[in-house]
Amino acid sequence: MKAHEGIYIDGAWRPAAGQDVIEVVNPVDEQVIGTVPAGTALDVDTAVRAARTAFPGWAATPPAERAARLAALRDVLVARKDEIAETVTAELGSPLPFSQAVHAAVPIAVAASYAELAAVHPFEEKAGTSTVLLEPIGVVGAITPWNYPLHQVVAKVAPALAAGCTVVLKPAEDTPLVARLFAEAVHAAGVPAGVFNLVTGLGPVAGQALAEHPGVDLVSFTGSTAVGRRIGAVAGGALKKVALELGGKSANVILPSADLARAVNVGVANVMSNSGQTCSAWTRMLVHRDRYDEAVELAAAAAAKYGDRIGPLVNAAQQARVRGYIDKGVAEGARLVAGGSEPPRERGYHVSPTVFADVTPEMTIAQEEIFGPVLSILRYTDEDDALRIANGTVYGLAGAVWAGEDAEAVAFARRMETGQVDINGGRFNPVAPFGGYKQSGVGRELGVHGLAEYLQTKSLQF
Ligand code: TXE
Repeated sequence: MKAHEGIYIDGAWRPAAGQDVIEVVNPVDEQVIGTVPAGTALDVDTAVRAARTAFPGWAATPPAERAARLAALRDVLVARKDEIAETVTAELGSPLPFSQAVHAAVPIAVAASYAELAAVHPFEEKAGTSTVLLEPIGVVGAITPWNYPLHQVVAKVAPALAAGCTVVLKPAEDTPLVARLFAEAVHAAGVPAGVFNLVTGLGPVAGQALAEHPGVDLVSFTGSTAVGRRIGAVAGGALKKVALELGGKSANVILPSADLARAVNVGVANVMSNSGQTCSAWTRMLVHRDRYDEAVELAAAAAAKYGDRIGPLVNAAQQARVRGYIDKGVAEGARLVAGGSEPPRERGYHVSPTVFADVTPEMTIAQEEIFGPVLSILRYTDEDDALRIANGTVYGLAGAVWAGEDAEAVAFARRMETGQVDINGGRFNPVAPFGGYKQSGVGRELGVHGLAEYLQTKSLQF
């Protein structure tokens, strides 16, 4: 148990205004592994002032120099990648190999992509006879969740810094330790004082103060739809810019011509990955009625193999929430073919890999984000029916389509109301835009589109 002191403001670790701390708990054994300061509105105000003071200088820094700082940041993250993986494993509970392969490697790839982009991106364009300047929006308030604790931070901070914005980050209370490591990395990379600031704290206290602060020009939030709605309303009222990355209920559409075994196995792996705590997870598998029974059998067998290979959920509240959804699925008539809400273990917030068959589109488990290792398998009669089901939720974050040929899958993907579709499996691309249609959010992260969120245009007319 270590008491981590201070919050990072204006290039230094300084004491928070109050004495309160947040306990960080290891979800595997429920032991308190450390404490961090619970920042308040006062701390947020100090951080926003530092970011405001630093803004003109950073905005005027040549993009090549900003790119050099981001390249240095990437190098520090690479040098500390084992520590990153161990830290995420300790506070999120994910198995170490997964933390290495995903929680450390993905943010490094994203930081690298923005180091490259900042060096080459044209911050000036022509529009007919006019010159268009792409200028940083100002001070960014970044509020991040715990599910991919470092990735969520880098996906906001790297493009913001590349654009010339300054940042105040309020990371999730469950996973503040890797955010502290990130602040150390930013410092070591030589990013000037005040350009990046970190205030750990509770959502309704420090998070809300940041979203409401008049000195913040853009709020970039990733988390629950409920909090996103509130932040959107606050920001809208103040006419602030907002970027929201919210929930999902993504469809994995397996067309009749697909390699069924591959599509099902990859689909199950996608849902169980990170114990189902992934907003883009393909939580609804859509299978043609003629191949439905075969798919259910394959999925149940694939899920059973996972057993203890997935980690626990992040905390007791998420465990209770996911178990509640499983009970609801059973109560509404879905057929449990793997896992289930068995009694909690003595220690750790575990939920077994769970698969439901005979799920119909109107059931709660087919409509609401569960955020646990729970797959629902739905039956369709023809392509139009599959499309109706795929598009039949309030969300539209991601999805997948499988077919014998990519072209057939692409034709279906064009009709899906969603921000990202994996064709015949797909693979992670750190520069492909990521974000939601419908209630899955506002704005995009990653690549050029992610950078654009932090820029505003000024036209010079000649
Ligand atoms: O999210 P919260 P929770 C979904 C997922 C999950 C559910 C609840 O379905 O089961 O949300 O998770 C900060 N003003 N996702 O409760 O509360 C909070 O401190 C300002 C989807 O953990 O939204 C944290 O930093 N900020 C998701 C961040 O918001 C506030 C990732 C997210 O926490 C605040 C996580 C307030 N009033 C959960 N209240 C995704 N889209 O990837 C809280 N926060």
